[in-house]
Amino acid sequence: MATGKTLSKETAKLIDDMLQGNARALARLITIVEEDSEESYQVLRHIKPSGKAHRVGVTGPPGAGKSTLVGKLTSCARENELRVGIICADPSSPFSHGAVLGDRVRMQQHYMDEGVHIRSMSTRGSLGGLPSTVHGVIKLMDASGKDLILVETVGVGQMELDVMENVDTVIVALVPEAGDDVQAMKAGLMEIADIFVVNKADRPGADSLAVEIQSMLDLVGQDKGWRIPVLATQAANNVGVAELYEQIWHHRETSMDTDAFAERRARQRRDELTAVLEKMVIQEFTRAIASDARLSAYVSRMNEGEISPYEAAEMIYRTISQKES
Ligand SMILES: Nc1nc2c(ncn2[C@@H]2O[C@H](COP(=O)(O)OP(=O)(O)OP(=O)(O)O)[C@@H](O)[C@H]2O)c(=O)[nH]1
Ligand SMILES: [Mg+2]
Repeated sequence: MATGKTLSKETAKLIDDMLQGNARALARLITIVEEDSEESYQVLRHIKPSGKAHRVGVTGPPGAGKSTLVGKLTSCARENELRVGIICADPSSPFSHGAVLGDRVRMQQHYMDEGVHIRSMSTRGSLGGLPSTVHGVIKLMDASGKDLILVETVGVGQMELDVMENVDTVIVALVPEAGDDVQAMKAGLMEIADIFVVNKADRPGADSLAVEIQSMLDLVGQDKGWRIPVLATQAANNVGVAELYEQIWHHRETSMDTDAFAERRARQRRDELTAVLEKMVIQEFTRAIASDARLSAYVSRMNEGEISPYEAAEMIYRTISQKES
C-alpha cells in the first residue's frame, strides 16, 4: 500500500464507466477490491460513495431461506424501480455447500435484470478479511448508484457478525426447526437484530418460535425508539415478504429520526479509518525493519529469546518515532 495519489489510467477508466452504470466495470472493480492490493487501495481511495444506498444485512443459520428472502426482497425493490446490489458473503462455507449454484437458481430472474448486480464472495478471495472486503464492495455498489444493497451471510461466526457491522438494518432469519440454533445464537444474533424473521412459517413450530423470540426480546428490553419486530414469512411462497420490505424502510426512517442511523454510519467510518491506519503503520514498520540494521537487530534478539516480543515492539516503536520526530 502506498499513500500516493496515483491511479492507473485503466482503473480510472473503470471507475468512470462504473459511475456511468456499466455493470462489467463494477464487476471488475469488485474483483480488484477483493484482491486487497495496491490497486484496491487506489480504487477505494478514489471512489466517493454517495452513501445514499440503504444497506441491509440478512443473516441466520444455514438453509433458513436467506437467499430466497433476498430474492423476494429484490423483487419488491424492483417493483418500486430501485436499483439493487446483492452480496452473498462466504458461499464457500461448509454449511452452504453448493450455495452459489442454488442461489443462481433462486435469483435467476434477477441475473437477467440490469437493475440488479449480484456478487458472491468467499473468505478465500478476500485477503484483507471478509468484513473489510464486504465493506469495500458495499462502497463500490453504492457509488455505482444502487438504492438498496442486500448482504447475505450465514450467521455462525464472529466474522459474519462483523460483516453485519457494515449495514444499516440487520435482519436475522430463523426457522422453526432451528430451536437449538436460537439458543446457540442468542448471544450474538440478539444483539445485532433490527428485525427478526421466522421464515418457513408454513412449517409447524413457527408460532412458538415467534413467541420464544418475542419473550427473549421482552427480557432484554427494547431499544429506545425502535421496537424490534418479529415477522412470520414464507419466503418460498412470497408470504409476508411485502411486510418485511415495509419494515426495512420503516427501520430506516425511525433510525434516522433517532440519530441511530448517523451513529452507525459514523462508527463504520471510524472502523474504516482505524483499519486503514493499521495497515499503513504495519506496512511502514515492516519496511523500516527490513531496511534498517538497528531495527532488525531487535527482531534477531527477540528470536534468540533475549528480549520478549513486547520489548522488541517497544524498542522498534521508540526508535522509529524518535527518527520521525
Ligand atoms: N417450506 C419452506 N421452504 C422454504 C421457505 N423459504 C425457503 N425455503 C426453502 O429452503 C431451502 C433453503 O433456502 P435458501 O434460500 O437457499 O436458504 P439460505 O438460508 O440462503 O441457505 P444457505 O445460504 O445455504 O445458508 C430452499 O430449498 C428453499 O426453497 C419457506 O418459507 N418455506
Ligand atoms: Mg443462501
